[in-house]
Amino acid sequence: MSKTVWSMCGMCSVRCPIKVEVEDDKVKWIEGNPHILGGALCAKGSAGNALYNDPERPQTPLIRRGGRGAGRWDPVSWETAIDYVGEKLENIINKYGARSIVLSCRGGPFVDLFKAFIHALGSPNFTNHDSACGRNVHHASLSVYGLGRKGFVYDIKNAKHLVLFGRNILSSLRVAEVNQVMDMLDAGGSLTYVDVRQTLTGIKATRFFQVRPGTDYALLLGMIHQVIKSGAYDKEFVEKYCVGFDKLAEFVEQYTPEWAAKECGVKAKKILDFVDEIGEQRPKVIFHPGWMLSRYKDSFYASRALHILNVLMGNVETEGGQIFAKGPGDCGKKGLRSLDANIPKPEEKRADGVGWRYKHFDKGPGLFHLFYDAMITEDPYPVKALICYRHDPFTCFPDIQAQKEALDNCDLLVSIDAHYSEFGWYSDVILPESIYLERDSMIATQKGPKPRFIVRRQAVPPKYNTKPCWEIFKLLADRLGVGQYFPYNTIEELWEWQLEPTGYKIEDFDEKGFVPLADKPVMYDRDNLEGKFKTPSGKIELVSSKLEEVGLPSFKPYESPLHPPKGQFRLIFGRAPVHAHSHTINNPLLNELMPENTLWINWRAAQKLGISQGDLVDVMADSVKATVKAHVTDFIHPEAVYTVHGFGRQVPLQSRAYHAGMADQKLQEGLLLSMDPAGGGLCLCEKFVTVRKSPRNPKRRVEL
Ligand SMILES: Nc1nc2c(c(=O)[nH]1)N[C@H]1C(S)=C(S)[C@@H](COP(=O)(O)OP(=O)(O)OC[C@H]3O[C@@H](n4cnc5c(=O)[nH]c(N)nc54)[C@H](O)[C@@H]3O)O[C@H]1N2
Ligand SMILES: Nc1nc2c(c(=O)[nH]1)N[C@H]1C(S)=C(S)[C@@H](COP(=O)(O)OP(=O)(O)OC[C@H]3O[C@@H](n4cnc5c(=O)[nH]c(N)nc54)[C@H](O)[C@@H]3O)O[C@H]1N2
Ligand code: SF4
Ligand SMILES: [Mo]
Repeated sequence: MSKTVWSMCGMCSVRCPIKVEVEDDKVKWIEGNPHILGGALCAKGSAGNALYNDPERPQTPLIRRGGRGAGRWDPVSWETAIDYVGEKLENIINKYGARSIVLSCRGGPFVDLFKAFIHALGSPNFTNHDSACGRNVHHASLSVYGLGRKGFVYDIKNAKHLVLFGRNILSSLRVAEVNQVMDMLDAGGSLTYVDVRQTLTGIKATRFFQVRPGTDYALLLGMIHQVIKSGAYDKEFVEKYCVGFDKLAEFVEQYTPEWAAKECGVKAKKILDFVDEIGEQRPKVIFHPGWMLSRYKDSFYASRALHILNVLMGNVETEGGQIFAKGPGDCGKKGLRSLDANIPKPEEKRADGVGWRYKHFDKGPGLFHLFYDAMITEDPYPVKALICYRHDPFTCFPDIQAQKEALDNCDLLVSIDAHYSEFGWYSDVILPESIYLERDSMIATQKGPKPRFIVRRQAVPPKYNTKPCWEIFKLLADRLGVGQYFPYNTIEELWEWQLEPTGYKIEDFDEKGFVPLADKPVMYDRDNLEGKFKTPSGKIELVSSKLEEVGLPSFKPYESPLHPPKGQFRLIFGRAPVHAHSHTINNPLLNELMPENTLWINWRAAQKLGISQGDLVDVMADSVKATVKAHVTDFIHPEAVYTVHGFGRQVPLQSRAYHAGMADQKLQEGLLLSMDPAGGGLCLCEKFVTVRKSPRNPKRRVEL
């Protein structure tokens, strides 16, 4: 029997809407939802079936037998596994209180369930990966608009100019955004790309600026200086909605394009030409504020500068600019009922200090890496259990040895994952989740100019003894005596409960896979945006009252990044279009496309070290060494070496990924608590490594 299933991709955290063709419980075809993505899908999304058929994933719950990380597991039933976790958690609650439990997840549209679970237990400690990803951008956005990173969407398709600072939009991709960029280019739009190396995005760009690593902020200050000096900004908009423009103008006075050129290596004339061009094209000019900006000591301020340039372009709430993300309320509709909103909020302070020790940070998911500090110091109180749902701290955070030392203070580590993660391999229990093609998910709201409700539907039955997360958390909640907060037994009951206030039914999703809440883009009146900016002043705060209140500057004076010592390089990283972090490396199809990563190194630097294309090189940090092939190229700044994140896996049951390539995060020793005090993001590009030609013989292969 054949059927069409509307669902959501799960091969990366973008979660594109998809259409799955199924015949006799087998997936025959997957494509992007034609109503939203015109059928487009990326390579990873197309490899979902290979994941489904891959036996190298956990097939039943596992309880650790040997020491942590020894890799000896007892396969058990779900009853036994839930009971084991339940009993351990009960003991921890009795001894230390519920607050000593931390739940981390991957963020995204389904967090309502995970937040509800941890809050129902009575712990405030909900967290996610974001201090190693977008926290600097999020906090920068909050400081300017009072709205977080997802408060705006970018109308790239209709823009005249898209400016990207290290936002490798065509490789580190979301399908909908790639479609928009290609449409913009087809319509004659300009694309300026800034990176320390050439990329897929750079080669499609109309202008490419190569910068010295860590100098984006200098280039941005030079640009702001020139925009203000040449009057290439929207004076009316700035006057009406902003506070602190004069202070900004005063601050950037010293940062001329000529000064910036010396810092970042882009010629002053090119900066002037660029500003002339955007002056003509505004307001349809978008400076992308960045995404993965847990990079440098000033990445938060670089992101603030990007936000400020958007404001100067006057692109807020305009076609081809940045548009407030609208929700159901903006369409005169009711939102979904929330599980978490039904639960009394725990009154305890967060163990990561967010909200009380660090008052300028958004409480939301807090800052994961600071829980490690609490595990070691027991300040403000002991942390004794860590549950990770769809999150692998050993891949996400630097310095695995330091993490293990902190985790050894915990009585319980649980990994709820569809794969063996590095953290899972070290944990006490693995609860295997059914992969996205095998499971239904809660209904989610997607905000935007045309908001919608969307749902993931199960395409095929689970191949192994796995369960979907809505059921796993329900079982745990029942076992721990808080089942009343999860008022459902089946997914249909949960959907009905969520939809109840909206008046929609699950059948309304059958036609297109989603329920549109507006027919055409909902736009606010740009001349009347009062009340839309959620800063303390209600204005766009170029001078941020929240930052100043805690003694942090709104405009940070520029400090030049260190040059690496002789023989060393700054280790930088990024993504490849065919992999999603670490969890696709072992996918049979994607592994075939890219089985290992390499170390990009500038040819001049390589020549000095006697390294040729394809040679094995040793990359050395303080106590960790990795050996990979060199990719010798013109297209990277000589101060940096680059690798694709996600490789260097050490789980023996993943035979294709095992020890293939190198893991950047393992070399980032000493960076686990390298937090930017203003943005909360880690400074993951602040590591120098030594590179040498490896004495290892590439022809002598070790069979594994
Ligand atoms: N050194 C260094 N560190 C980095 C980065 C870097 O480039 N370099 N990148 C940073 C960035 S941008 C991010 S977002 C983070 C990402 O780090 P994480 O948040 O840890 O995210 P992922 O690697 O995407 O996936 C985490 C886990 O989700 C599991 N998973 C996948 N699908 C499913 C599923 O359907 N169900 C369940 N339950 N689990 C599933 C995977 O197997 C994996 O173990 O890392 C950050 N850390
Ligand atoms: N295919 C694929 N797509 C993904 C993901 C994935 O895993 N795979 N993950 C998603 C996630 S979670 C995220 S956060 C985003 C991240 O997407 P992006 O924010 O675009 O991040 P990256 O790909 O990590 O890095 C982009 C570039 O930053 C450059 N860079 C390093 N130092 C500097 C510098 O000093 N200045 C400048 N200008 N550039 C520099 C690197 O060379 C790299 O090319 O991608 C998302 N999309
Ligand atoms: S970007 Fe690719 S892998 Fe990620 S959700 Fe979309 S189709 Fe799936
Ligand atoms: Mo990310």
